[in-house]
Amino acid sequence: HSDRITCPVLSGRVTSAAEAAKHVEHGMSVGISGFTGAGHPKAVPGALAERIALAHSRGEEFRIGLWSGASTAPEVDGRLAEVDGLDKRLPYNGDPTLRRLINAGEVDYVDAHLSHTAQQAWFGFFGPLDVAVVEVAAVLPNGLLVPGSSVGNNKAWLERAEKVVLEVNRWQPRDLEGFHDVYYGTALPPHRIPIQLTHPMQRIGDPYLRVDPAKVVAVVETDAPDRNTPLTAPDDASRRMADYLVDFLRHEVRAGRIPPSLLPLQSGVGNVANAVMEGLLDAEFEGLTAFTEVIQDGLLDLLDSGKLTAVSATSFGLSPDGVQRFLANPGAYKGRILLRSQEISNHPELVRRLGVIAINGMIEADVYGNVNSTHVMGSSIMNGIGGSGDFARNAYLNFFVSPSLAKGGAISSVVPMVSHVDHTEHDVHVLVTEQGLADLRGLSPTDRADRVIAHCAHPDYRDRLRDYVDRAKAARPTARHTPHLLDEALSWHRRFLDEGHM
Ligand code: 0RQ
Repeated sequence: HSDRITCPVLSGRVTSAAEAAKHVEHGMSVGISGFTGAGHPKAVPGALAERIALAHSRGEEFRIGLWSGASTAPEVDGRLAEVDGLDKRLPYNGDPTLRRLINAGEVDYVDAHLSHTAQQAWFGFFGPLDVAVVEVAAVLPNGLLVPGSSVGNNKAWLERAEKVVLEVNRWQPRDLEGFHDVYYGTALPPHRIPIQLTHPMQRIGDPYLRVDPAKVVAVVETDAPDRNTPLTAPDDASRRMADYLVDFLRHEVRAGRIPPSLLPLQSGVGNVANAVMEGLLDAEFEGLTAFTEVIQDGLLDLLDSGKLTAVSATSFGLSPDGVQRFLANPGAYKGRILLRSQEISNHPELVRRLGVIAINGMIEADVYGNVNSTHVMGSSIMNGIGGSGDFARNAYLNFFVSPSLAKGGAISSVVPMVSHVDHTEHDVHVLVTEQGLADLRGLSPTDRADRVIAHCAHPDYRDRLRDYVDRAKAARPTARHTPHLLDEALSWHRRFLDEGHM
């Protein structure tokens, strides 16, 4: 077999994706690798989808529970959703086909903090894990596994699953060996000890994943790329939000609240996050570090510029161009990038200790500072909370960013009351829209409302928000701490559903 599988025991288990997929039966729970379109299995999910479709054509039931690190790709969630093969999914989904089924009530979706999944699997909250399907870059002679472009929940799935299927993907750079740090010190309460990490680049684990060879029932060879979504250049609104944010960091440095090299950065995925990284590229800050989830192109740019010294994350979420850049000179990044398990990359203890500056997108915020990251009009899920809660709640300083309008102005992303809460008013520090920035730290709810309306709301909606708060204050003189008009609090959402406009 290939030079990627040099373990004599495991090279004896090499087989086809179709054979490997036979280990999955109706009703099973399957744990797969994959985080933000990186490191998901490329062949077995498709073969499983065919097996499921065939069973359905014979009138047999066949649906599984699927646990991942985070989002995968069309050939995983998309294919399995198309054949109606999913009964339950956790902890994160970004696939549009699966999203439709979840919102139609046909697939149970457990939207969970990404740092919680592995430990909750260990606690037994999700029941047994039958099969793990994990992509790696190589299998070493001693059976150790060289992880690929993401680590995610792979350690937990390899340990927890009854049976293990490995996909060894030749597309994954062999040079990735040495880019990982897999922590093997986790224990269950009451036996936990502190995690001894005090710098984003500190090694606390092994460069390899371990697997009990006795559990490995199949090894499948593949040669297929990650999702590698191309990036779009930041639009004007994103640039403006990035400018406000970078200016605010400057202001915090001047005030002596953060050092000139800032504090370890976490940024969510998407347009604004990348615009912020571009903004930092042009800014004066040096010696930056990142303690984050996903390495997007913007972080590579910052590494290349020398302004960013080091990045801890759990996956690469690069564009095709970013992949080429990385492949051209992996040595330039070695020792400056570490990929960890997501329970460590997002660990509340570590985020709190390091004093992370967290930057994440949102769907909407209310005047009092509650943030909805996940649901449209209270009920339809978009993606999931992802790591935003892991980071935001424990951050030294957090930002939530969004354009002030959605759907061509029919929706205000600043509303009287959020229609779903992911981050409570107690957790949210700074809101940013293209209109401006509202620093909510240390303010009472009514002071927060003044600031959010003045700085973040779009002018088309500002007066009505002001009017709402004023009338709420007047209506009940004994209920002025967080004034609301209960009949009206969600009327903006109601109006959008009825009339197509808030
Ligand atoms: O929908 O494409 O159908 O038009 O939401 O919105 O403005 O493109 O912004 O791509 O940054 O996503 C919160 C979803 C923002 C994302 C969210 C609609 C809008 C569009 C996308 P269309 P934009 P973004 C690390 C951190 C949670 C997970 C997280 C997210 C679509 O940031 O999933 O933070 N966050 N992870 O039209 C109705 C509103 C809306 C709205 C936006 N108020 N009402 N629709 N949209 N605002 C990463 C991981 O954890 C893996």
